[in-house]
Amino acid sequence: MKGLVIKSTGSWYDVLIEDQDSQSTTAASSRNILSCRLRGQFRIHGIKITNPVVVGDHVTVECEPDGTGTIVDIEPRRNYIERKSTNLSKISHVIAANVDICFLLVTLREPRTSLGFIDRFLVSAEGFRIPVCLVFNKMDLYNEQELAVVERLAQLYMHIGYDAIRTSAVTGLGIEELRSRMEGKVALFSGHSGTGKSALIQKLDPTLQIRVGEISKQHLKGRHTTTFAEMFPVAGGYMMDTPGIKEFGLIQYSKEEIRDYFPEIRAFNNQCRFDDCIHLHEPGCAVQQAVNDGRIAESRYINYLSILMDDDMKVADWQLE
Ligand SMILES: Nc1nc2c(ncn2[C@@H]2O[C@H](COP(=O)(O)OP(=O)(O)OP(=O)(O)O)[C@@H](O)[C@H]2O)c(=O)[nH]1
Ligand SMILES: [Mg+2]
Ligand SMILES: [Zn+2]
Repeated sequence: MKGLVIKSTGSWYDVLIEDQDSQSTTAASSRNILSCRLRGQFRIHGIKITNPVVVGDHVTVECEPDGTGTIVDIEPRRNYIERKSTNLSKISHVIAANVDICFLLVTLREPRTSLGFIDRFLVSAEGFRIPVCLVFNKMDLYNEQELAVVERLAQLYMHIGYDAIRTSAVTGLGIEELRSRMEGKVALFSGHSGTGKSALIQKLDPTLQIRVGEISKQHLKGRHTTTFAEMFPVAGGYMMDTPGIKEFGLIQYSKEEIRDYFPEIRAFNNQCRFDDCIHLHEPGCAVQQAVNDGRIAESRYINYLSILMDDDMKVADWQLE
C-alpha cells in the first residue's frame, strides 16, 4: 500500500493510506491512518541522517498481524528542507519533504528572530527553489519602533523577490492572506520555538487539536511545545507544523551554490570581471559595487560572506533605531 507520512515521532510514523480507488490524494480523501515503524536501516545518499523518514514522504507500507504497519520503501523526494543542529554539527536533520511552499515565522521579540537565521533558512530553501513567504507574526505586540523594523525587513526581502505577510494569531490579522497563499498546497511552517507556528495553524482551522505553548515569563522564549513534526489538512492542502528551531546550521554547500542561493547576488553572476568571482575581494566585482551603491542590502552581503566563510565572521542583524 502507498501512503503519506503525516506525523513522525522518531520511532513511530503515522501514515495516511492513500485511497486506491480515487485519483485524489488530497486531505478530503479517506482518513485511513496506519501507525508504522521502519524496516531495517535506510540510508539516503550515503549521508548520516538522524531521521530517514520525515513528514511529507511518500512511502510503501506493509500491514503487520498486530494491526500496525511497516515502512518498506520511500519514494524519491521532490525536495526537502535540511539543517544541522549547529553549524559545527556533522549530522544533518531533514525537517520535511515534498514541500510546495515554506512559511518562515519571524518575530521581533518573544522570541527574537535574527537575520542570520532568516538568511540561512532562505539559502536552504533556494537549494530546491522552494518559494518562501516570511510571516511577521505577533504584530499585535509591537511598538512603533518595532513596526518600523518589520516594515524595513519586509521591504528588504520583498525587494529580493520573497513574499512577506504580517500576522497575529491573537487578532487574526493576515490569516486570510496566509490561507490564500497555502490553498491546495503542502506548506511547511518553520521558525524558532515560540514564534507562533502552532497558534497560527490553530487560527487557520480552530477545529484542529494542536498544542499551543505558554511563553515562559522568565525567558520570554518558547519552550518547544511542538516536539515532533505533523501535517494537518488545511485549506485543501496540508500545513506542516514542526518543532521550533534554535539554530539553523547549514549543510555543506559549495561556494558556487552559496553564490547562487542569494537571488539578488545570483542576478549579478555574469557581470563580474572573473567568471568564478565569489564576490569577496576580486577586482571588477559587480556585486561589491552593488553593495556599495546600496542595490544589495549590506546585511544580506555580510550574511552571504559569513556563510561562505563558514561562520568565522559576525553575522549581520537588525537593530532598533
Ligand atoms: N501576542 C501574541 N502571542 C502569540 C501570537 N502567536 C502566538 N502567540 C503566543 O506565543 C506562544 C507560543 O506559540 P506557539 O504557537 O506554541 O509557538 P510555536 O512556534 O508553535 O512553538 P514550538 O511548538 O515550541 O516550536 C503562545 O503563548 C501563543 O499564544 C501572536 O500573534 N501574538
Ligand atoms: Mg508549536
Ligand atoms: Zn563578483
